[in-house]
Amino acid sequence: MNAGTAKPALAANIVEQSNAPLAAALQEDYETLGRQLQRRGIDIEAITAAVQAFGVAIPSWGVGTGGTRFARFPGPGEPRDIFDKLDDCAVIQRLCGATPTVSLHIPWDRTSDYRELREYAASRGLGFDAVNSNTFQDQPGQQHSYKFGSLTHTDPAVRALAIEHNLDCIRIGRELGSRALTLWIADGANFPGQQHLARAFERYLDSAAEIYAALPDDWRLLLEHKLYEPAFYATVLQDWGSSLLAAQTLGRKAFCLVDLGHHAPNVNIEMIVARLIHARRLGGFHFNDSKYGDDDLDAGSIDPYRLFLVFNELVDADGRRVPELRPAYMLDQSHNVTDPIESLMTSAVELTRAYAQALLVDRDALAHHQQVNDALMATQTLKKAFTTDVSPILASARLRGDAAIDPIGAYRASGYRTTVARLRPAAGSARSGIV
Ligand code: PSV
Ligand code: MN
Repeated sequence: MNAGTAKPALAANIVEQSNAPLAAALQEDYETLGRQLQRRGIDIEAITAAVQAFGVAIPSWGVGTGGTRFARFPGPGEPRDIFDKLDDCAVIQRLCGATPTVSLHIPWDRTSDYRELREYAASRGLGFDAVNSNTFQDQPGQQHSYKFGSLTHTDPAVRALAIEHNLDCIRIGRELGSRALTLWIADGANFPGQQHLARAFERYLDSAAEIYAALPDDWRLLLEHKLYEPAFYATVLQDWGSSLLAAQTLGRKAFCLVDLGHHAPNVNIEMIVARLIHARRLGGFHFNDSKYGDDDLDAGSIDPYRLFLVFNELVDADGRRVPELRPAYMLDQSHNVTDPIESLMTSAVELTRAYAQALLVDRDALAHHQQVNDALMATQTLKKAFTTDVSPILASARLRGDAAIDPIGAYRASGYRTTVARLRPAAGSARSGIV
Protein backbone atom coordinates (compact mmCIF):
# COMPACT_ATOMS: atom_id res chain seq x y z
CA MET A 1 0.00 0.00 0.00
CA ASN A 2 1.41 3.38 -0.89
CA ALA A 3 -1.45 5.77 -0.12
CA GLY A 4 0.86 7.87 1.98
CA THR A 5 3.78 8.29 -0.41
CA ALA A 6 4.32 11.19 -2.84
CA LYS A 7 1.49 11.14 -5.34
CA PRO A 8 1.57 12.40 -8.89
CA ALA A 9 -1.20 14.74 -9.96
CA LEU A 10 -2.00 16.85 -12.95
CA ALA A 11 -0.96 20.48 -12.63
CA ALA A 12 -3.95 22.49 -11.41
CA ASN A 13 -4.16 24.61 -14.55
CA ILE A 14 -3.48 21.93 -17.15
CA VAL A 15 -7.10 21.72 -18.33
CA GLU A 16 -7.48 25.50 -18.46
CA GLN A 17 -4.24 25.87 -20.38
CA SER A 18 -5.15 23.21 -22.85
CA ASN A 19 -8.71 24.50 -23.38
CA ALA A 20 -7.86 28.18 -23.82
CA PRO A 21 -6.67 28.04 -27.46
CA LEU A 22 -9.46 25.63 -28.46
CA ALA A 23 -12.54 27.25 -26.91
CA ALA A 24 -13.38 29.81 -29.62
CA ALA A 25 -13.34 27.29 -32.48
CA LEU A 26 -15.41 24.88 -30.42
CA GLN A 27 -18.00 27.55 -29.76
CA GLU A 28 -18.25 28.23 -33.49
CA ASP A 29 -18.61 24.53 -34.35
CA TYR A 30 -21.15 24.01 -31.59
CA GLU A 31 -23.32 26.86 -32.83
CA THR A 32 -23.15 25.60 -36.41
CA LEU A 33 -24.14 22.10 -35.32
CA GLY A 34 -26.87 23.57 -33.10
CA ARG A 35 -28.42 25.30 -36.14
CA GLN A 36 -28.14 22.14 -38.21
CA LEU A 37 -29.88 20.09 -35.53
CA GLN A 38 -32.53 22.73 -35.03
CA ARG A 39 -33.53 22.26 -38.67
CA ARG A 40 -34.05 18.59 -37.76
CA GLY A 41 -36.16 19.55 -34.75
CA ILE A 42 -33.46 18.64 -32.24
CA ASP A 43 -32.46 20.84 -29.31
CA ILE A 44 -28.68 20.58 -29.06
CA GLU A 45 -28.76 21.67 -25.42
CA ALA A 46 -30.83 18.62 -24.44
CA ILE A 47 -28.30 16.31 -26.11
CA THR A 48 -25.37 18.07 -24.45
CA ALA A 49 -27.04 17.80 -21.04
CA ALA A 50 -27.64 14.07 -21.55
CA VAL A 51 -24.01 13.54 -22.56
CA GLN A 52 -22.86 15.46 -19.49
CA ALA A 53 -24.89 13.11 -17.29
CA PHE A 54 -23.38 9.99 -18.90
CA GLY A 55 -20.84 7.94 -16.97
CA VAL A 56 -18.93 4.73 -17.57
CA ALA A 57 -16.78 2.88 -15.01
CA ILE A 58 -13.09 2.35 -15.57
CA PRO A 59 -11.83 -1.21 -15.01
CA SER A 60 -9.06 -1.01 -12.43
CA TRP A 61 -7.15 -3.65 -14.40
CA GLY A 62 -7.34 -1.49 -17.54
CA VAL A 63 -4.88 1.15 -16.36
CA GLY A 64 -2.04 -1.35 -16.41
CA THR A 65 -0.68 -2.89 -19.59
CA GLY A 66 -2.67 -6.06 -20.12
CA GLY A 67 -0.82 -7.82 -22.87
CA THR A 68 -1.84 -11.03 -24.57
CA ARG A 69 -1.38 -14.65 -23.64
CA PHE A 70 1.90 -14.54 -25.55
CA ALA A 71 3.60 -11.61 -23.92
CA ARG A 72 3.24 -8.48 -21.96
CA PHE A 73 5.30 -5.41 -22.75
CA PRO A 74 5.17 -3.29 -19.62
CA GLY A 75 4.95 0.45 -20.17
CA PRO A 76 6.64 3.15 -18.12
CA GLY A 77 5.06 4.20 -14.84
CA GLU A 78 2.69 1.29 -14.51
CA PRO A 79 0.50 1.41 -11.39
CA ARG A 80 1.88 -0.78 -8.62
CA ASP A 81 -1.27 -1.18 -6.58
CA ILE A 82 -4.86 -0.05 -6.34
CA PHE A 83 -3.88 3.39 -5.03
CA ASP A 84 -1.72 4.04 -8.08
CA LYS A 85 -4.55 2.74 -10.23
CA LEU A 86 -6.96 5.20 -8.66
CA ASP A 87 -4.51 8.02 -9.33
CA ASP A 88 -4.55 7.08 -13.02
CA CYS A 89 -8.34 6.77 -13.02
CA ALA A 90 -8.56 10.25 -11.50
CA VAL A 91 -6.52 11.62 -14.41
CA ILE A 92 -8.92 9.99 -16.87
CA GLN A 93 -11.91 11.46 -15.06
CA ARG A 94 -10.29 14.89 -14.74
CA LEU A 95 -9.61 15.08 -18.48
CA CYS A 96 -12.68 13.49 -20.01
CA GLY A 97 -15.27 13.87 -17.24
CA ALA A 98 -17.21 10.74 -18.25
CA THR A 99 -15.71 8.16 -15.89
CA PRO A 100 -16.75 8.93 -12.31
CA THR A 101 -16.46 5.35 -11.05
CA VAL A 102 -14.02 2.44 -10.97
CA SER A 103 -14.78 -1.26 -11.15
CA LEU A 104 -12.47 -3.30 -8.93
CA HIS A 105 -11.18 -6.81 -9.44
CA ILE A 106 -10.55 -8.92 -6.33
CA PRO A 107 -7.98 -10.18 -5.37
CA TRP A 108 -5.99 -8.07 -7.85
CA ASP A 109 -7.05 -4.93 -5.94
CA ARG A 110 -6.90 -6.29 -2.41
CA THR A 111 -5.79 -3.91 0.31
CA SER A 112 -5.84 -3.93 4.09
CA ASP A 113 -8.26 -1.08 4.74
CA TYR A 114 -11.20 -0.55 2.39
CA ARG A 115 -12.51 2.44 4.29
CA GLU A 116 -9.22 4.16 3.59
CA LEU A 117 -9.51 3.12 -0.06
CA ARG A 118 -13.00 4.56 -0.29
CA GLU A 119 -11.84 7.85 1.19
CA TYR A 120 -8.83 7.90 -1.10
CA ALA A 121 -11.09 7.45 -4.12
CA ALA A 122 -13.56 10.06 -2.89
CA SER A 123 -10.76 12.58 -2.39
CA ARG A 124 -10.07 12.13 -6.11
CA GLY A 125 -13.71 12.46 -7.08
CA LEU A 126 -14.17 8.74 -7.72
CA GLY A 127 -16.71 6.17 -6.55
CA PHE A 128 -16.98 2.42 -7.10
CA ASP A 129 -19.09 0.45 -9.52
CA ALA A 130 -19.46 -3.36 -9.58
CA VAL A 131 -16.85 -5.53 -7.89
CA ASN A 132 -15.51 -8.35 -10.07
CA SER A 133 -14.65 -11.64 -8.40
CA ASN A 134 -11.85 -13.82 -9.66
CA THR A 135 -12.00 -17.58 -9.45
CA PHE A 136 -10.25 -18.08 -12.76
CA GLN A 137 -6.74 -18.28 -11.35
CA ASP A 138 -5.17 -19.70 -8.22
CA GLN A 139 -3.71 -17.38 -5.61
CA PRO A 140 -0.43 -18.17 -3.81
CA GLY A 141 -1.03 -20.72 -1.06
CA GLN A 142 -4.62 -21.38 -2.12
CA GLN A 143 -6.00 -24.52 -0.51
CA HIS A 144 -7.73 -25.96 -3.60
CA SER A 145 -7.02 -25.34 -7.28
CA TYR A 146 -9.37 -23.84 -9.85
CA LYS A 147 -7.60 -25.71 -12.63
CA PHE A 148 -10.70 -27.78 -13.35
CA GLY A 149 -13.25 -25.16 -12.43
CA SER A 150 -14.50 -23.09 -9.53
CA LEU A 151 -18.22 -22.60 -8.89
CA THR A 152 -18.96 -25.66 -11.04
CA HIS A 153 -16.08 -27.89 -9.94
CA THR A 154 -16.96 -31.51 -9.26
CA ASP A 155 -15.39 -31.24 -5.79
CA PRO A 156 -17.68 -29.48 -3.28
CA ALA A 157 -14.63 -28.16 -1.39
CA VAL A 158 -13.50 -26.20 -4.43
CA ARG A 159 -16.99 -24.87 -4.99
CA ALA A 160 -17.16 -23.78 -1.34
CA LEU A 161 -13.88 -21.91 -1.71
CA ALA A 162 -15.12 -20.11 -4.83
CA ILE A 163 -18.42 -19.23 -3.14
CA GLU A 164 -16.59 -17.89 -0.10
CA HIS A 165 -14.43 -15.70 -2.34
CA ASN A 166 -17.55 -14.16 -3.84
CA LEU A 167 -19.01 -13.52 -0.39
CA ASP A 168 -15.77 -11.80 0.47
CA CYS A 169 -16.15 -9.62 -2.64
CA ILE A 170 -19.62 -8.60 -1.47
CA ARG A 171 -18.18 -7.67 1.94
CA ILE A 172 -15.48 -5.58 0.30
CA GLY A 173 -17.97 -3.98 -2.06
CA ARG A 174 -20.20 -2.98 0.84
CA GLU A 175 -17.34 -1.15 2.48
CA LEU A 176 -16.61 0.65 -0.77
CA GLY A 177 -20.18 1.65 -1.55
CA SER A 178 -20.51 -0.70 -4.53
CA ARG A 179 -23.93 -2.05 -5.36
CA ALA A 180 -23.17 -4.97 -7.68
CA LEU A 181 -21.06 -8.09 -7.97
CA THR A 182 -19.96 -9.24 -11.41
CA LEU A 183 -19.57 -12.95 -11.73
CA TRP A 184 -17.49 -14.30 -14.57
CA ILE A 185 -16.17 -17.82 -14.37
CA ALA A 186 -13.73 -19.55 -16.69
CA ASP A 187 -15.23 -22.96 -15.92
CA GLY A 188 -15.71 -25.28 -18.84
CA ALA A 189 -14.11 -28.08 -20.81
CA ASN A 190 -11.53 -28.50 -23.52
CA PHE A 191 -12.74 -31.90 -24.69
CA PRO A 192 -16.08 -33.49 -25.51
CA GLY A 193 -16.94 -35.78 -22.64
CA GLN A 194 -14.66 -33.99 -20.18
CA GLN A 195 -17.60 -32.46 -18.36
CA HIS A 196 -21.22 -33.44 -17.88
CA LEU A 197 -22.80 -30.43 -19.60
CA ALA A 198 -26.11 -30.53 -17.75
CA ARG A 199 -24.66 -31.22 -14.30
CA ALA A 200 -22.02 -28.52 -14.62
CA PHE A 201 -24.77 -25.96 -15.25
CA GLU A 202 -26.76 -27.29 -12.31
CA ARG A 203 -23.70 -26.89 -10.10
CA TYR A 204 -23.36 -23.34 -11.39
CA LEU A 205 -26.94 -22.56 -10.41
CA ASP A 206 -26.49 -24.10 -6.95
CA SER A 207 -23.29 -22.18 -6.24
CA ALA A 208 -24.66 -18.92 -7.66
CA ALA A 209 -27.75 -19.33 -5.47
CA GLU A 210 -25.54 -19.29 -2.37
CA ILE A 211 -23.89 -16.08 -3.54
CA TYR A 212 -27.26 -14.62 -4.45
CA ALA A 213 -28.55 -15.37 -0.95
CA ALA A 214 -25.80 -13.20 0.54
CA LEU A 215 -26.56 -10.24 -1.71
CA PRO A 216 -27.80 -7.10 0.07
CA ASP A 217 -31.29 -6.04 -1.00
CA ASP A 218 -30.15 -3.06 -3.01
CA TRP A 219 -27.44 -5.03 -4.84
CA ARG A 220 -27.43 -6.73 -8.21
CA LEU A 221 -25.69 -9.89 -9.28
CA LEU A 222 -24.36 -9.43 -12.81
CA LEU A 223 -23.82 -12.71 -14.64
CA GLU A 224 -21.22 -12.37 -17.37
CA HIS A 225 -21.28 -14.97 -20.12
CA LYS A 226 -18.48 -15.73 -22.55
CA LEU A 227 -18.46 -18.06 -25.51
CA TYR A 228 -15.01 -19.56 -25.10
CA GLU A 229 -11.56 -19.02 -23.63
CA PRO A 230 -9.94 -20.34 -21.56
CA ALA A 231 -12.25 -23.32 -22.12
CA PHE A 232 -12.20 -24.15 -25.81
CA TYR A 233 -14.84 -26.84 -26.18
CA ALA A 234 -17.62 -25.81 -23.79
CA THR A 235 -17.94 -22.97 -21.32
CA VAL A 236 -20.53 -23.36 -18.57
CA LEU A 237 -22.02 -19.90 -18.93
CA GLN A 238 -21.34 -19.57 -22.63
CA ASP A 239 -24.10 -17.38 -24.00
CA TRP A 240 -26.88 -14.94 -23.20
CA GLY A 241 -29.40 -17.79 -23.22
CA SER A 242 -27.63 -19.59 -20.38
CA SER A 243 -27.13 -16.26 -18.64
CA LEU A 244 -30.80 -15.33 -18.87
CA LEU A 245 -31.84 -18.78 -17.73
CA ALA A 246 -29.55 -18.45 -14.72
CA ALA A 247 -30.74 -14.91 -13.89
CA GLN A 248 -34.37 -15.96 -14.07
CA THR A 249 -33.70 -19.01 -11.92
CA LEU A 250 -31.81 -17.03 -9.28
CA GLY A 251 -34.27 -14.22 -8.71
CA ARG A 252 -35.07 -10.56 -9.27
CA LYS A 253 -31.66 -9.28 -8.20
CA ALA A 254 -29.83 -11.32 -10.87
CA PHE A 255 -29.12 -9.73 -14.24
CA CYS A 256 -27.13 -10.45 -17.38
CA LEU A 257 -23.96 -8.59 -18.24
CA VAL A 258 -22.98 -8.20 -21.87
CA ASP A 259 -19.28 -8.00 -22.60
CA LEU A 260 -19.12 -6.99 -26.24
CA GLY A 261 -16.23 -9.35 -26.93
CA HIS A 262 -17.89 -12.48 -25.58
CA HIS A 263 -19.91 -13.63 -28.57
CA ALA A 264 -19.43 -15.65 -31.72
CA PRO A 265 -18.23 -13.62 -34.71
CA ASN A 266 -21.09 -11.89 -36.53
CA VAL A 267 -23.54 -12.35 -33.68
CA ASN A 268 -26.05 -9.52 -33.59
CA ILE A 269 -25.20 -8.03 -30.19
CA GLU A 270 -27.75 -5.22 -30.35
CA MET A 271 -30.41 -7.87 -30.75
CA ILE A 272 -29.20 -9.67 -27.63
CA VAL A 273 -29.44 -6.32 -25.87
CA ALA A 274 -33.01 -5.89 -27.11
CA ARG A 275 -33.98 -9.35 -25.89
CA LEU A 276 -32.44 -8.84 -22.46
CA ILE A 277 -34.23 -5.50 -22.17
CA HIS A 278 -37.46 -7.27 -23.05
CA ALA A 279 -36.81 -9.83 -20.32
CA ARG A 280 -35.99 -6.97 -17.86
CA ARG A 281 -32.64 -8.62 -17.21
CA LEU A 282 -30.11 -6.36 -18.85
CA GLY A 283 -27.80 -5.59 -15.95
CA GLY A 284 -24.73 -4.07 -17.51
CA PHE A 285 -21.99 -3.95 -20.08
CA HIS A 286 -18.32 -4.51 -20.42
CA PHE A 287 -17.55 -2.30 -23.39
CA ASN A 288 -14.64 -3.00 -25.71
CA ASP A 289 -14.27 -3.84 -29.37
CA SER A 290 -13.05 -6.82 -31.34
CA LYS A 291 -12.47 -8.16 -34.79
CA TYR A 292 -12.03 -11.87 -34.13
CA GLY A 293 -12.64 -12.98 -30.56
CA ASP A 294 -12.39 -11.46 -27.10
CA ASP A 295 -9.86 -8.96 -28.43
CA ASP A 296 -10.48 -6.34 -25.71
CA LEU A 297 -9.65 -3.48 -28.06
CA ASP A 298 -10.73 0.10 -27.43
CA ALA A 299 -14.49 0.65 -27.60
CA GLY A 300 -15.61 1.77 -31.05
CA SER A 301 -12.17 1.27 -32.58
CA ILE A 302 -13.20 -1.54 -34.95
CA ASP A 303 -16.95 -1.29 -35.42
CA PRO A 304 -18.32 2.04 -34.22
CA TYR A 305 -21.62 1.35 -36.02
CA ARG A 306 -22.22 -1.67 -33.83
CA LEU A 307 -21.59 0.42 -30.73
CA PHE A 308 -24.08 2.97 -32.03
CA LEU A 309 -26.65 0.24 -32.67
CA VAL A 310 -26.27 -0.99 -29.08
CA PHE A 311 -26.90 2.53 -27.80
CA ASN A 312 -29.77 2.86 -30.22
CA GLU A 313 -31.50 0.00 -28.40
CA LEU A 314 -30.78 1.57 -25.02
CA VAL A 315 -32.09 4.98 -26.00
CA ASP A 316 -35.13 3.42 -27.61
CA ALA A 317 -35.88 1.46 -24.43
CA ASP A 318 -35.40 4.60 -22.38
CA GLY A 319 -37.99 6.32 -24.54
CA ARG A 320 -40.36 3.41 -23.92
CA ARG A 321 -39.73 3.82 -20.19
CA VAL A 322 -38.84 0.17 -19.67
CA PRO A 323 -38.98 -0.32 -15.89
CA GLU A 324 -35.87 -1.17 -13.89
CA LEU A 325 -33.61 -0.47 -16.85
CA ARG A 326 -30.44 0.97 -15.34
CA PRO A 327 -27.55 -0.99 -16.80
CA ALA A 328 -24.10 -0.56 -15.31
CA TYR A 329 -21.75 0.80 -17.95
CA MET A 330 -18.21 -0.44 -17.58
CA LEU A 331 -15.21 -0.71 -19.86
CA ASP A 332 -13.25 -3.96 -20.04
CA GLN A 333 -10.19 -3.58 -22.23
CA SER A 334 -6.65 -4.77 -22.46
CA HIS A 335 -3.96 -2.46 -23.79
CA ASN A 336 -0.86 -3.84 -25.36
CA VAL A 337 0.37 -1.16 -27.75
CA THR A 338 -1.06 2.08 -26.37
CA ASP A 339 -0.81 4.10 -23.17
CA PRO A 340 -3.72 2.65 -21.15
CA ILE A 341 -4.80 6.10 -19.96
CA GLU A 342 -5.09 7.31 -23.54
CA SER A 343 -6.99 4.20 -24.62
CA LEU A 344 -9.45 4.43 -21.74
CA MET A 345 -10.09 8.12 -22.39
CA THR A 346 -10.64 7.39 -26.07
CA SER A 347 -13.11 4.64 -25.26
CA ALA A 348 -15.03 6.80 -22.82
CA VAL A 349 -15.30 9.48 -25.51
CA GLU A 350 -16.45 6.91 -28.08
CA LEU A 351 -19.21 5.76 -25.75
CA THR A 352 -20.45 9.32 -25.36
CA ARG A 353 -20.30 9.62 -29.15
CA ALA A 354 -22.41 6.51 -29.72
CA TYR A 355 -24.85 7.69 -27.05
CA ALA A 356 -25.18 11.18 -28.52
CA GLN A 357 -25.66 9.78 -32.02
CA ALA A 358 -28.35 7.42 -30.74
CA LEU A 359 -30.12 10.39 -29.14
CA LEU A 360 -30.28 12.02 -32.57
CA VAL A 361 -32.30 9.22 -34.14
CA ASP A 362 -35.63 10.53 -35.38
CA ARG A 363 -37.73 7.89 -33.61
CA ASP A 364 -41.08 8.96 -35.06
CA ALA A 365 -39.72 8.79 -38.58
CA LEU A 366 -38.08 5.44 -37.85
CA ALA A 367 -41.32 4.02 -36.44
CA HIS A 368 -43.19 5.21 -39.52
CA HIS A 369 -40.69 3.69 -41.95
CA GLN A 370 -40.80 0.44 -40.02
CA GLN A 371 -44.58 0.45 -40.01
CA VAL A 372 -44.86 0.85 -43.80
CA ASN A 373 -41.91 -1.50 -44.42
CA ASP A 374 -39.74 1.13 -46.04
CA ALA A 375 -36.48 -0.64 -45.32
CA LEU A 376 -34.34 1.89 -47.13
CA MET A 377 -35.64 4.95 -45.34
CA ALA A 378 -35.63 3.12 -42.00
CA THR A 379 -31.97 2.27 -42.27
CA GLN A 380 -31.16 5.74 -43.59
CA THR A 381 -32.82 7.24 -40.55
CA LEU A 382 -30.29 5.41 -38.40
CA LYS A 383 -27.43 6.31 -40.72
CA LYS A 384 -28.36 9.98 -40.61
CA ALA A 385 -27.92 9.99 -36.85
CA PHE A 386 -24.78 7.88 -36.99
CA THR A 387 -23.07 10.05 -39.60
CA THR A 388 -23.72 13.30 -37.75
CA ASP A 389 -20.45 14.58 -36.34
CA VAL A 390 -21.35 15.10 -32.71
CA SER A 391 -17.79 15.97 -31.64
CA PRO A 392 -18.71 19.59 -30.74
CA ILE A 393 -21.41 18.26 -28.40
CA LEU A 394 -18.99 15.90 -26.70
CA ALA A 395 -16.30 18.54 -26.35
CA SER A 396 -18.78 21.12 -25.04
CA ALA A 397 -20.10 18.63 -22.50
CA ARG A 398 -16.54 18.11 -21.31
CA LEU A 399 -15.82 21.83 -21.21
CA ARG A 400 -18.94 22.47 -19.15
CA GLY A 401 -17.90 19.71 -16.79
CA ASP A 402 -14.53 21.39 -16.31
CA ALA A 403 -12.78 18.67 -18.32
CA ALA A 404 -10.63 18.93 -21.43
CA ILE A 405 -11.84 19.84 -24.90
CA ASP A 406 -9.00 17.64 -26.19
CA PRO A 407 -8.30 15.00 -23.50
CA ILE A 408 -5.42 13.31 -25.32
CA GLY A 409 -3.76 16.63 -26.17
CA ALA A 410 -4.08 17.82 -22.58
CA TYR A 411 -2.76 14.51 -21.25
CA ARG A 412 0.29 14.56 -23.51
CA ALA A 413 0.99 18.17 -22.64
CA SER A 414 0.76 17.36 -18.93
CA GLY A 415 3.76 15.02 -18.91
CA TYR A 416 1.90 12.76 -16.45
CA ARG A 417 3.36 9.55 -17.85
CA THR A 418 6.91 10.87 -17.48
CA THR A 419 6.18 11.91 -13.91
CA VAL A 420 4.78 8.54 -12.90
CA ALA A 421 7.58 6.72 -14.69
CA ARG A 422 9.94 8.48 -12.28
CA LEU A 423 7.82 7.83 -9.19
CA ARG A 424 6.95 4.22 -9.98
CA PRO A 425 10.06 2.21 -10.76
CA ALA A 426 9.54 -0.55 -13.33
CA ALA A 427 8.64 -3.91 -11.82
CA GLY A 428 10.38 -5.55 -14.79
CA SER A 429 7.69 -8.16 -15.32
CA ALA A 430 7.52 -9.58 -18.83
CA ARG A 431 4.99 -12.27 -17.90
CA SER A 432 2.08 -12.90 -20.21
CA GLY A 433 -0.98 -10.87 -19.46
CA ILE A 434 -4.58 -11.61 -18.57
CA VAL A 435 -7.02 -10.60 -21.21
C1 PSV B 1 -13.08 -12.32 -19.10
O1 PSV B 1 -12.59 -12.36 -20.40
C2 PSV B 1 -13.40 -10.89 -18.70
O2 PSV B 1 -14.16 -10.26 -19.69
C3 PSV B 1 -14.08 -10.84 -17.35
O3 PSV B 1 -14.88 -9.69 -17.26
C4 PSV B 1 -12.92 -10.72 -16.43
O4 PSV B 1 -13.26 -10.29 -15.15
C5 PSV B 1 -12.07 -9.71 -17.20
O5 PSV B 1 -12.20 -10.15 -18.54
C6 PSV B 1 -10.63 -9.61 -16.78
O6 PSV B 1 -9.95 -10.82 -16.98
MN1 MN C 1 -15.59 -8.71 -19.20
